[in-house]
Amino acid sequence: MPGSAATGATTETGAGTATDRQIARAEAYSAHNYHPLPVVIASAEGAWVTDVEGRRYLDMLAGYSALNFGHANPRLIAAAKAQLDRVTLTSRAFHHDRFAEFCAALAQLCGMEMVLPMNTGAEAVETAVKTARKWGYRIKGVPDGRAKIVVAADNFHGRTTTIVSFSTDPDARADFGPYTPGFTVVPYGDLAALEAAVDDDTVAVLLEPIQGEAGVLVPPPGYLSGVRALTTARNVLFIADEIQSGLGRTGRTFACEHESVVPDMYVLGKALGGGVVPVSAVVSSRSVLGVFRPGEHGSTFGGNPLACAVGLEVIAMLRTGEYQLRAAELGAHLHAELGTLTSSGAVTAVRGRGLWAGVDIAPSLGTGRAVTERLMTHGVLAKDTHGSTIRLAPPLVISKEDLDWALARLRTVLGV
Ligand code: IF1
Repeated sequence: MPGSAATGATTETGAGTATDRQIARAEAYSAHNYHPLPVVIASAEGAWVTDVEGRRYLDMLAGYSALNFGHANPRLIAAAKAQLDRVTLTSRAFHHDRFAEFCAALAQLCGMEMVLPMNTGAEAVETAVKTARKWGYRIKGVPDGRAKIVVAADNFHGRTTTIVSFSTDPDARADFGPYTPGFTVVPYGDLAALEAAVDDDTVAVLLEPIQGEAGVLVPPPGYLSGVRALTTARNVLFIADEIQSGLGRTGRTFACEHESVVPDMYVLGKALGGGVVPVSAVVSSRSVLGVFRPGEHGSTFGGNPLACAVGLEVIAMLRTGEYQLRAAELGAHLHAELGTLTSSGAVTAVRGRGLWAGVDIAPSLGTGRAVTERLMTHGVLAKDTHGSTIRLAPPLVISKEDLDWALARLRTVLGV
C-alpha cells in the first residue's frame, strides 16, 4: 500500500463512468451544501485513498485533521472492532465500563481535572459556551442574562446557529438569523482590542490558537500568552478551541504549548475520534465543569462506549509523543520546502506550524479551487479556503517520501 508513489490520476472521467454516476446521484439526492472535488473515494489506508475507478490519491486534507493517525489506523480499527462486539451505546442514563477510563485518561492528557464528552466539534463548542455562561452566573457572579464572550474575527467554531451568530464569514452566517446575542468580536492577534472588549460581564475569551478556516493563521508571538495573562487578571475563562489545531497537528499535543500557555478549557474533537467515530469533549477544572447538575446538559451519544474505546486508543497513541515529534520534524521539512516557493512568485505567502500549512497562491495562477483541481489530476487531494489559499494537512503518518512526492506535484501544478 502507501509508500510507493501513486500512479498519476487521470482526469478522463468521461460520460457514464462510475465516478460520474455516483456524483450525479449525490447531486440528485443530497443538499448542495458542499462543492466536492469530482473524486469518489472507495477505500483508504494510511495517507492514501483509492477512488471508484481504482485511482490512488495522496490525502493532504486528512478530514480537516480528523485523520491525524491516517486512514484505517490498525490500532484504532482494532479498538473499534473489539468494542463493536461488546457494547456500543448505553446512553448516559447508565454507566459503562469505558467511560470513567476515557474521562480520566483525557483529563490526564490535558493536565486538567474533568471532562464533558460530546460528539461533534460544534457540540463541544456549544458546550463550552454554555459552561462559560453558567460559570459566569454561578461562580463569577455576572448578573443573569448578561454574560458576554469575546471571540476573534475570521473565527471558525462550527455551524450551529449560536456559533454562526458570532462568525464574521458571510457565507457561514447569512440567512441564519435571528442571531444569538452575547458575543463581542475583536481582530485576531490584537491584544489591545481584546483588553478593551473585556468588561465585568465577560465570562470567557474563545479562540482558535491557530485559525484554520481563516487560512492557517498563526497569531503574533506573545499573543496567546497575552490572552492568558489578561484572562487570568480579569477572572475570565480562556477557552482554546483545539479541535483542528490540537492532538499532534502542530508538532505538540496542543497548539497552545508553542507559547507555554495552558487555557482554562480545551475544546477537542476531530482526531479525538481518529477519523473512525465522532468524538469531542470539553476539558477543564472541577471548579468550572463542576457547575453542571444532572439534567442541565447532555447528548444521546456523548461519551458512548465505542467513542470512548476509540478515544482511549487515540490518547494512548498521543501519550508517547511520537506523533507530535513526527509532525514537528516532517512539518519543519514541509515548511522549509514551501518556503522555497515564495521566491518564484507563484506562492505569495506560507503560514502554519507542524504538518499544517496555508499556502497563498498568486492570483495569476488561478483560484485555490483551480489549484486543487489541478492537484487532483496529479494524484494529490487538498482543499482550498477563502479564494486563493490551499490548506496542506496530511495524516501525521505520511512518509517523508510521500510528502516530497506531493510537494513535487505542487511545484508542477504551480509551474515552479
Ligand atoms: C465544515 C472549516 C475546517 C473547526 C474548529 C470547531 C469545528 C471545526 C477549529 C466544528 C470544524 C470543519 C467543519 C467542516 C470543514 C472544516 C473546517 F472549513 F469548516 F472551517 F477544518 F477549517 N472548531 N471544521 O475547524 O467541528 O462540528 O465540524 O465536528 O463545516 O465545512 P464539527
